[in-house]
Amino acid sequence: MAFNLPELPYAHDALEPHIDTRTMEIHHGKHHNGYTNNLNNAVAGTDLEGSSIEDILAGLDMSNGALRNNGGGYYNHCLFWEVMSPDGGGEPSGELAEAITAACGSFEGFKEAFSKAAATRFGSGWAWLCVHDGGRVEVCSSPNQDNPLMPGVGCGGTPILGLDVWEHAYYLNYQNRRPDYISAFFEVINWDKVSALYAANK
Ligand code: MN3
Repeated sequence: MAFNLPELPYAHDALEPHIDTRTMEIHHGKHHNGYTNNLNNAVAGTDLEGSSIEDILAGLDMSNGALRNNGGGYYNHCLFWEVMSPDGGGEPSGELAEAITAACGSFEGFKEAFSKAAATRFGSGWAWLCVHDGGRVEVCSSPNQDNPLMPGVGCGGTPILGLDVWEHAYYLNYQNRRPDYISAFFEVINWDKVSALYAANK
C-alpha cells in the first residue's frame, strides 16, 4: 500500500474539552482511514504509484474526482492532526509571527480573518493559512477536500495550518455551533509545528 494512515501524535482524548474523544476516534479511525484506503485504490495500477501526495496534488487533474477527494482528504487530515496539540494555543513567535503581522496587521487580525474564512465556508471544507515562496503568508478557504496545493484552489502556496469545518469534525460536541468549534481550535493550535512548517516551506 502506497499511503498509510498516520498515528495520531497524541491520545484520542488529549484535546478534550476542545475536541472530544469520540469525534477524534471516528474522524481519524473512520474518515481519515477511508480517505487513505480510497486514495490507495485510486492510484493503484496508475503511473502515480510511488509519487508523493504533494506531487500528486500539485499535478492533479481536477476532473479526477476519486483522486481529488481522497488525495485531498488524505493530505488535509495528515496536516490537521499535526497542527494540533494538547500543549497548543497561545500565539506564534519569531519569523512566523512577523509574517502573520505583515499579512493581517496583528495576531488578532489573523485570528479574525482565519475564523471568518472558516465560518463563512458554506457547507463542507477547510480554512487555511498558507505560505508563498519568499515567506508571505495568506488566509483562504476551500470546498470539500480541495486544498491550495491543487491547481487553482484557494490562495495557492503551501498549507501550514488547516482547519476542517466539515460537520463530521465538530457535530457530536458542537452540533450547529461552528463558531464555537473554531474558537476552541485556537486553544489547541500547535504553533511550534506551524512555525516549523513555515520555515521549511517559505
Ligand atoms: Mn475531516
